[in-house]
Amino acid sequence: SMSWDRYYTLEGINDWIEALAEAYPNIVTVLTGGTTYEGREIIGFKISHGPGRKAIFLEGGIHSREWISPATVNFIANELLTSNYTETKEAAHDFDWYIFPVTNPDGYVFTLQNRMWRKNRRPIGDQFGVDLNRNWNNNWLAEGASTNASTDIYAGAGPFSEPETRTLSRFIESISDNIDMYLSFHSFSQLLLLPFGNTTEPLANYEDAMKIGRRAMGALSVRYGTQYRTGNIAEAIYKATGGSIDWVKERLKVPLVYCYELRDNGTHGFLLPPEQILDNNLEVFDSILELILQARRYG
Ligand code: 0X9
Ligand code: ZN
Repeated sequence: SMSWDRYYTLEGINDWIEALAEAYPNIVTVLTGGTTYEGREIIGFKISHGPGRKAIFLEGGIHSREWISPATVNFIANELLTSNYTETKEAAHDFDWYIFPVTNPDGYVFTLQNRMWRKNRRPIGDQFGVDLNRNWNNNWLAEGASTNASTDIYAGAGPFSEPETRTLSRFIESISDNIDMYLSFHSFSQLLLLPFGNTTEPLANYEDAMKIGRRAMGALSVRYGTQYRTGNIAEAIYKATGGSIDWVKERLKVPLVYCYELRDNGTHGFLLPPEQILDNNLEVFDSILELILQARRYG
């Protein structure tokens, strides 16, 4: 089993996923969500207690240096499988969970030698990497994205030019009729973001999404007093397009779509100390239970 006092390598995470599938053969199925530029598989898994359920999708690690993201996603999955708490067991039983802790595996592996690496590892001339959260086919390159491969927000040669986003988006699309909620995990800044990234104009269900998000962040704050702000991407952080949640919301019409910017507020930034992993995970899980509660009422 996994411990929450250190960060895991890609191999460590994938071994753990394999072990889960062996430990829970009737509940956990290992999935391939797609393929990377360097030829790795985007490995994830499904937790399901039977057919006919609506789904929740967890996307982690699209930015490789944000190590707390896969750690959070793994913790959520682990709670769903091992908790004896009634509310958690019901959350696990009542939904199909699609869980992809590391959606940018090439980048994640590369952070072992270059800790601040964010993008994938495609070579472009003498530069490397496309920002996989600028490469989705919705308002591609419109705001907060670059055509310059030397930047951290290089959007790629075109929408879905990258194998990671092209293949993963196809996978998501293949199950999209069933998805009630899609959550993307990033760090840092302690925010809960709503689409869209190109405009402060509210999306169709803005009021509901804000209310539900605020309630969830209230639940998150109870345990340790950690404060998260809830808001539209463009107003809460900056304008940026080509991100996953905008595509999922606009193209797949998933009812509830959020992007977490996890701990902290900048003291350690992307280098969140391992001592904070467990507390981060526990408080985020509190907010996930609140989201589920609200999603049930909303769906
Ligand atoms: O810029 C980003 O991609 C995210 N911030 S980060 O510091 N983790 O890089 C914000 C993403 C929210 N925007 C969209 N999903 N469109
Ligand atoms: Zn990020």
